Amino acid sequence: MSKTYPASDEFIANAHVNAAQYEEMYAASVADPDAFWAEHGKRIDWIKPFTKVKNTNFEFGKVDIKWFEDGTLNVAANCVDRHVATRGDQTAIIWEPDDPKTPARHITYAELKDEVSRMANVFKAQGIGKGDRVIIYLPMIPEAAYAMLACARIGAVHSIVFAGFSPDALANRINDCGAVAVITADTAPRGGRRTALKSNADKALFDCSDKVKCFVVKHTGDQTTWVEGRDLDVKAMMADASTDCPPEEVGAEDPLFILYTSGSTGRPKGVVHTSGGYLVYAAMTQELTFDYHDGDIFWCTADVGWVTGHSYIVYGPLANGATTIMFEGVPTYPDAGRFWEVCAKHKVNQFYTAPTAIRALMGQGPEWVEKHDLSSLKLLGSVGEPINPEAWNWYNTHVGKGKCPIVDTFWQTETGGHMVTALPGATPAKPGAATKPFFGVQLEVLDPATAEVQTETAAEGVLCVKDSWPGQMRTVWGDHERFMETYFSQYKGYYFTGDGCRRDADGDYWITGRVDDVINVSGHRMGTAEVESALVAHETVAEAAVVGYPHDIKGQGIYAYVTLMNGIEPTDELRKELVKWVRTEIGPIASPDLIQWAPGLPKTRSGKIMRRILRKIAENDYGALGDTSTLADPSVVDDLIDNRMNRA
Ligand code: 6R9
Repeated sequence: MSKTYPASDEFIANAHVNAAQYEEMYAASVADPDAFWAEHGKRIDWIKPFTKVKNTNFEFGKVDIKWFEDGTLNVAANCVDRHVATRGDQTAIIWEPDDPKTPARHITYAELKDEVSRMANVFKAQGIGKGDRVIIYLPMIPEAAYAMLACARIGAVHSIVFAGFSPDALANRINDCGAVAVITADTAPRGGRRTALKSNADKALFDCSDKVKCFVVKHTGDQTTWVEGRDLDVKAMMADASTDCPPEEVGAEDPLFILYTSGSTGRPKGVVHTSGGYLVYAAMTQELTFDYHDGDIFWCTADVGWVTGHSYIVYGPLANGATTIMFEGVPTYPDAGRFWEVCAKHKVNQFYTAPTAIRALMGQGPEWVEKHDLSSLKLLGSVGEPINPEAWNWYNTHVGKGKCPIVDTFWQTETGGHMVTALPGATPAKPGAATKPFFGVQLEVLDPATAEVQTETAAEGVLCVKDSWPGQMRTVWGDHERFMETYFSQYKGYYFTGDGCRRDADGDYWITGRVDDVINVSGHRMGTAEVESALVAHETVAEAAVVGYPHDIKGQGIYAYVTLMNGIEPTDELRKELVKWVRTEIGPIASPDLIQWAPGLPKTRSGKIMRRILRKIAENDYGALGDTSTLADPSVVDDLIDNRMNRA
């Protein structure tokens, strides 16, 4: 039995949802989705109220997803204007710059409305309107939020390209969605270094139609090239623009944004989210999962270039009239205490980050946390990958001081908002488990081979969803076939997450990782995450990534890449010790066959380990690594190749 950690009685008493309410609401949400979501659709303001709620079909070949389809609204009006009357002077966005010596900025809802309207008018003046695509290639500065909301205000569709992406990646996205404009900045400071964003955009635009406009935010004032007739100084234009820009009426199913995400194969897919259902779902999950209350300060450390930033820095919090933090920097600059310094400085109440960040900071030692006053924290969240018990315990003990509930939120770019998560007042945390489905989410565990639905409570298999929820993606931009093929073809009648999972006897869900990361050792199926979790539980290990490689006898062998804590010597002794450790933690079948010391792991800029590359190196097939352009630091790959273990 896993140990569980319920919230305090006081937390539960003040929570939006307690255990009994969760049961009742969940039952209602699946018994009569129309009635349930008709009620929760009222969380946002509609210009023309919807009369239809759910109209969805998961049948392969006919997949079609519509929510609130005859309603009309404006997303920016919901995130900004409607709060101005009641909380115009409240801070909407706290902007914390990369350099802690630069003052933070507090942008009120009234100011936000003016800035968004000015930018919307600047866009309009360039002929941008309803349905046009605008690429946002900006660092974590307020203008990124203004640009998102300005698009929403005029009914344009934004597509954010993470500022760490290369010119090539940017060009591909501009061309795939047929964008009419890009908004970028001169340069982007991050961790004390500067990325030449405008120069990247210049390179990208070289491969795009010369009709594409380039709005430039002069953020640092660094010198850039300037193409007359194409480049536009957006701040100067905003200064001259009117603050009056009536929000455009859009349909609930009109697209709000496209966000490109990579699957296991092929080029990135443009995930399309629409306006009504997405906003209802982002708002509801932000309030209930984090138990957000009026006046709280909410900090999601993601970048707006990822879906987490869309739903939990901008749309969810602002729809709820929250105060949300936008952080330009990185967790380790100027030192490993930066996250906690920012929490103390802005008296953060809910803090939401990724296990990879927690593990990195854990490796630096708890003294960086202890230095700062974290008494404002009420709740912690985790997202992006399974959180290993070691990192969970560290987060709980050193950051939460044992008093903050931790919500481990499983979801995807495709799902728009949380799918499996504890609600802090209702669900006791179980380290490593995402626990329970959110309202309206009907999970099923299927046998990956037979596609049979597992009816026992305790079960293992692939995680599928039986019916639609309002935040679900609607299509792949320009390729509905690919949408159906990717998500609805393998298990007919279900949305397939691509993740494996285990449901325990309490009905709690444990995400075991992408099913393509499952390895089969001597006929035993094993999640690479399980082995990784065991490895990082060892006191010398900072991070580990495990992949399978062809093994003559076992079918697949276990290949572990291990990054040691600062100052630990990699020795053969330690290698043996780690193998023994995993044997005792999980069992002999899990013991790594090969352990390679990895000074760094190849990661995407969002911190996800690129297993495809690690698998290739482990297979001694490093000549065919494929595209490494999306890596945060491509140089780590060379070191891994040079020191590979499997030279058979
Ligand atoms: C929000 C986000 C989605 C994939 C998903 C899964 C993994 C996300 C997780 C988790 C275990 C969690 N994932 N949250 N695995 N526990 N709490 O990360 O979206 O970038 O699209 O990634 O991330 O494998 O399928 P995205």
